[in-house]
Amino acid sequence: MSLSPDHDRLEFWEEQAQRLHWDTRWNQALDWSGAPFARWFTGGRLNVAYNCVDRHVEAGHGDQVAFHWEGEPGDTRTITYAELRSEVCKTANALLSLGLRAGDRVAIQLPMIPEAVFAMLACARLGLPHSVVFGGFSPAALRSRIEDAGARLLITSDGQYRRGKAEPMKALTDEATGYTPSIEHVLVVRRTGADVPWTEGRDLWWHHLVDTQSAAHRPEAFDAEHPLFVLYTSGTTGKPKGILHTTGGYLTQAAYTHRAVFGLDPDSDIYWCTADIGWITGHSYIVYGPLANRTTSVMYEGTPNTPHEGRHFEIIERYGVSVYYTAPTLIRTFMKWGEDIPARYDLSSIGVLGSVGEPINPEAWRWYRRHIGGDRAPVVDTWWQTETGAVMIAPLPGRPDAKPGSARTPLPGISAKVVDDQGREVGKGESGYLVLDQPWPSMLRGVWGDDDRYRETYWSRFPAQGYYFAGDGARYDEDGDIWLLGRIDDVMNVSGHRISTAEVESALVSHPTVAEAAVVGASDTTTGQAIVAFVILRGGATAREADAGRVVAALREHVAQEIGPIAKPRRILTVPELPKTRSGKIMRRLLRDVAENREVGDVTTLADASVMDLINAGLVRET
Ligand code: 6R9
Repeated sequence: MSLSPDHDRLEFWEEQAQRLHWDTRWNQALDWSGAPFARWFTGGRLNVAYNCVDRHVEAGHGDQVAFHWEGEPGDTRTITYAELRSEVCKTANALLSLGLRAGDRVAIQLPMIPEAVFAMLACARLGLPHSVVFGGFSPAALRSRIEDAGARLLITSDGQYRRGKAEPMKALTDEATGYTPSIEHVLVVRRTGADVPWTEGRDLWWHHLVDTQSAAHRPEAFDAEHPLFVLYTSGTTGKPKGILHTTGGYLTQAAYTHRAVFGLDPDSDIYWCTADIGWITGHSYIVYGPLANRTTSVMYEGTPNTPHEGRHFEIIERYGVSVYYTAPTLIRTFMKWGEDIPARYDLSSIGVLGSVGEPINPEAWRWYRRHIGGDRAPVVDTWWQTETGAVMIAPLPGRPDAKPGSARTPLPGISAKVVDDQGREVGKGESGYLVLDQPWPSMLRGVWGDDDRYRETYWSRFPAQGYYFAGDGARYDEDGDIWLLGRIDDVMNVSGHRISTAEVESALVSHPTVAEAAVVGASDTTTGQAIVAFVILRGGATAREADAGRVVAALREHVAQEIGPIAKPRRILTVPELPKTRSGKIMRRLLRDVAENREVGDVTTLADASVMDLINAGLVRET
């Protein structure tokens, strides 16, 4: 008797789930009766930290290195699985001593230091959903994330090293926690040794509280659907969404994909994912996937050109990195710096190269394979999202017919389609929208505190078919392989970071001099897209009258303060009007033409077609 495809798919995931240790086995692989809210491995119970740490020590691998950590100034730490277990237990005991109990939220804003991993795993061990906030995000961004999740504890550090300098962190997080009454304590790791403002009774040093705890802690098993973390990501509105991930399905798919996509062998590979733990890639492929697979990883704190442009290659050579996973924007930066830099290092240990975050252009793909991969190592381009939790589309290594720039096919257990706006699958050689037409174990379980937004954002585009709408354009080639074409909504991708146009617009209009703002992503050869803003100043002043340089600098700084330096517009143009349709919608397409220095396209749907002449005339004056 042949099985229905769905049955095969569920059976496949049940097999993958067996890689984990379950205290109680599940009784149903998938409960989709409350769609689009999935429940995977219902009735199953497990502890994520036990799976990532303790079980490896118990199986005799306590002396295996979990992390070769390298600080930006050159200091190093080697952390074995046995040491990781004792650090995670001490951290868990410290969190318990603060009265935190399963279900309480913990915000984490830390640099790429081992304590970030200890903190995440301690939260997972206690069933405390964490919300990691990227270290480059501003106090305002941190504050809104703490407020939305109602976090009781913030874990941060005195400072962080960036580009060879010790920058403050605690002084900034204090600007956020001054307004967030839900935060009862701030736990502070000493990293740079800088003086920090201190609130007695609320603030606690990590080395006082954690280092003095017992290194013994018995993990408790949680339901497979217990919330593991919330991670905020940009959507099409100004307010970031808290993407919710849970326990059993997430860990199953993170572990499976990490092993399968990179062909990872925990006994011989040295793995390095260059992401920051503030992004989903850091969650799934620095922390949860690799540790569940007992991987030996490299973790690096700093920027790739500190103190010199060979820093990554030096690290690959030093530790014998065999799997290297990074983003196209960094590959293009390496290309700019020149191939003679990697050529100075022994990169012969490299066996597999990974790419994530944005479409990888064929030139970058070829350069990566040749100059980092010695023309031997396969390049695996992995498509996925914060929402998908783990890799969805990628060529499995071992497929000899590599295609530079194509993520190829959905992984086993995953189903994806390219469809037209009616939801009909397009043919070979045609493009359309990427959708996921079957639930998957590491799928988001919702948007924190906003079920309607979850349904509306992801499931309302193709209600008849019940497809998950990813927000990406894609194309089938003549072989039926998938090529990703980038976002089709108002989400920009700058150096692999998702930033919504609306978020930057609302930051701009919150400045007293700005009346209106429109933001577009313009193609950029290094960063993928660059943020270009068009602003109308209050009182109709143009930048010329109001002192262009000063106004533009103030606005860029303001956006950095509201969101973070990554959201600073590359260019800000002051204009007298914005191009709008009769219904008042801004025509970003035309602004993109201007931003990319192209002839402006069809203007017939504009309410006032002369607006573009005004804008162009203004630009000519400005240059
Ligand atoms: C993992 C991650 C998700 C968006 C996604 C898409 C783009 C990611 C890609 C890719 C083409 C790839 N994206 N990987 N586009 N090829 N291999 O990046 O998550 O930060 O949520 O971004 O990034 O546009 O929709 P996230």
